[in-house]
Amino acid sequence: MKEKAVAAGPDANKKDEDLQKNTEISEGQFLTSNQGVRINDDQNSLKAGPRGATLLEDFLFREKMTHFDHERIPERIVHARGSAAHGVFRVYESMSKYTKAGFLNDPSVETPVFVRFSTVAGSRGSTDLARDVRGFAVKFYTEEGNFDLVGNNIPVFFIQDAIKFPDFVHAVKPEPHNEVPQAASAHDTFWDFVSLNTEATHMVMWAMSDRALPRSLRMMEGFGVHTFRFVNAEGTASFVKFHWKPLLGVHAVGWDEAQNISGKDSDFHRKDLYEAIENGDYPEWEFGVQIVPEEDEHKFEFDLLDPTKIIPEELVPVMRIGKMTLNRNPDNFFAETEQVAFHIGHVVPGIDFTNDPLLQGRLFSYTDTQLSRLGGPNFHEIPINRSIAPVHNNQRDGIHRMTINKGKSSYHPNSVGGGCPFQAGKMDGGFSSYAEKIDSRKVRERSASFFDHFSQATLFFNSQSEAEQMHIVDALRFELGKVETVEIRLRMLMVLKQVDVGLASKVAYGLGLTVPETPEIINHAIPADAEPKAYQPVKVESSLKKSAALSMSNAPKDSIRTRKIAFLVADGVDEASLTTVKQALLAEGAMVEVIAPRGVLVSANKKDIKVDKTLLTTASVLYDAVFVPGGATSVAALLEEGDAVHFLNEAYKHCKAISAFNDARKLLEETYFAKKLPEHNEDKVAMKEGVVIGSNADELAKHFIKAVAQHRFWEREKKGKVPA
Ligand code: HDE
Repeated sequence: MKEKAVAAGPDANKKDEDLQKNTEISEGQFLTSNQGVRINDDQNSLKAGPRGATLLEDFLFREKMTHFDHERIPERIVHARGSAAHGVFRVYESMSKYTKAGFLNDPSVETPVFVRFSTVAGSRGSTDLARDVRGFAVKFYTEEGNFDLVGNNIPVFFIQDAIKFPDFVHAVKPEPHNEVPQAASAHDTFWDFVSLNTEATHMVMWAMSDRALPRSLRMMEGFGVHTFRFVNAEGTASFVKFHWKPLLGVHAVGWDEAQNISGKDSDFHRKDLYEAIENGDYPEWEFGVQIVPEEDEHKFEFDLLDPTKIIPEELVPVMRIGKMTLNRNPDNFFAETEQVAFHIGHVVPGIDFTNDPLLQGRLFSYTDTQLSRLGGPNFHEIPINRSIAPVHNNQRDGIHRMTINKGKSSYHPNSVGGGCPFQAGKMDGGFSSYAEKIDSRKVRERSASFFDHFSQATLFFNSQSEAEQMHIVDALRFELGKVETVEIRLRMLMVLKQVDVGLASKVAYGLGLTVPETPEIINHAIPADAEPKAYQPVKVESSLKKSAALSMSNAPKDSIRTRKIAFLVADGVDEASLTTVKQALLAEGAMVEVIAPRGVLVSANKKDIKVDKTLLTTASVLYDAVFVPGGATSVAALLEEGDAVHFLNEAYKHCKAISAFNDARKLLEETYFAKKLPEHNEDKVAMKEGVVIGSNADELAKHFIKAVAQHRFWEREKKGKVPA
């Protein structure tokens, strides 16, 4: 029977049901071998006597050990370290005007999704808080097949042509002679490459900004990067850029904080995502599109096909067209997060490609890489990768084939199989590529419209707040400071000069260098025998001087949902202030952890209070803010704890909200920021640069909540770097 495209209907559970079929639950079951034989002793191998040699005959031992020996698969060449979650997506209103993609046409359809976030450069076991781009890959299990949106949290890329990808990745990965440094771009080869390959400059600015240090995977934006195509039922196409906008806002940590988190808890982001979902705090993103009609292709100062360029939101606003909610953690990391295989070429009717040369090259790489990573061509049969739309074709056999194809025919056209499976006509939802007109010479060339390497780097830098700009300067000083070859540092200063002279000289000052006078920016994206002048990178004067959407300082700061607040306490704590402030924070959706010197705690009124962490097992860098409740004995005890004072000093250094109730002010007076405390007036709440002190717990809580919502008080940094 000829199958029609399945009618769309709410079916978010379909993928879960599919996964359930492959779920194994051992509860109440006997231990068995892989052949189903029950095992009665899994503690001892079979031996020639209790003290004798192990016998080769022990098939149970051999099966177990052989399986174990092969438990690892090659990690991803890039994006090896990842964390993932299941969820759902729903469009707000039909987008049929622009695309015929079924899941974007019907607001009643809930599409299951699986999302994997990742860092790019580090290995599987590397830290979450590396300065790096974050992968943001979404697999939509639509009724018309899988659509993978394999994006990043930065909207542009380092290179314009896929042929440079192996070079770029070799340069950023640990250096080949000693495999150092892990998960870091702060080394010679990365800066050598990007200083010679100036098309990277825009992306370098993003990577050196706080965008590369997200506070949480739940608080970062996502971008499809390339310009894609939407095609509607009439065959009319428009260009489209994809965005994810987090409903928790866009927030980052600072570099010193990031480095400390890496030491204290290198799984910080992974745990944060997992715990939020376990707590029912489901992360949400709105799906955004920037749509450009075909006829407007050439109306911009940059080329829409150039993946090192954004379309500023001032020029084409982002339309928020739907929402994604992540609501279930994977059951098994390997089976799901590790084995999921994304591919930019997984599209559904209504979504199509453009000639962006980076996109085109990616179309090859993603299937190819799975062949060695997942061992063969049948990785689409692994449960996490399987489409919920039925799969019928004449592809057969290969390693680890799961499907048992019945019948005699495995070719098309056939008559012995009744002609099945049929090709789907247009009315049946068959995919047909957008018939773009192509009439050109076959060349190895880059379009001259790709040679503006600097204008959007400048736009990005100019759009940052003062604090954000300073962080970029610091990041560049740090990274180039780790570069051993002086010529590379100097070359990079020449590149930075193209972005902003002030930026270049500030970085140079930190490095103890002077920005070289004559910029010799050589573009290497040219054939060896070409006339170099024609290919010099240029800076097109951008008519847009600033774009508000590029600065995280403009992101809404009106919520403290899921922020983690530390309560520093010791025996004798004033239970009333602890409870009042805690309740107020919880009511706003924040998370509170009680941190004490030891694992037990008794309040002044002799109540047992649950301790979540001790000063030994946690650190200030793992929280967004600190509160110290009152209680003379508690405060006196904390004053004796160097770790408690350090906790506060570090929180201050990292520009976080800090609050003390009543007599807890004494503890703040022991810190290095004692001189910067707000004046405490008995009945009022005093607040200064995110430090809130007061003796009315309700009032204090209100002010503290506002301070936590501000995320960070970067103005503290202006007064110089502080010890902690
Ligand atoms: Fe990827 N990329 N990439 N990439 N990429 C991979 O595929 C590649 C690029 C991105 O969580 C690999 O399955 C080439 C841009 C993400 O599993 C590999 C080029 C963007 C992930 C590959 C790029 C991305 C990958 C490695 C230049 C943002 C992780 C393992 C032409 C739009 C997906 C794998 C996951 C993974 C190739 C550039 C995003 C080797 C050749 C631009 C989020 O196939």
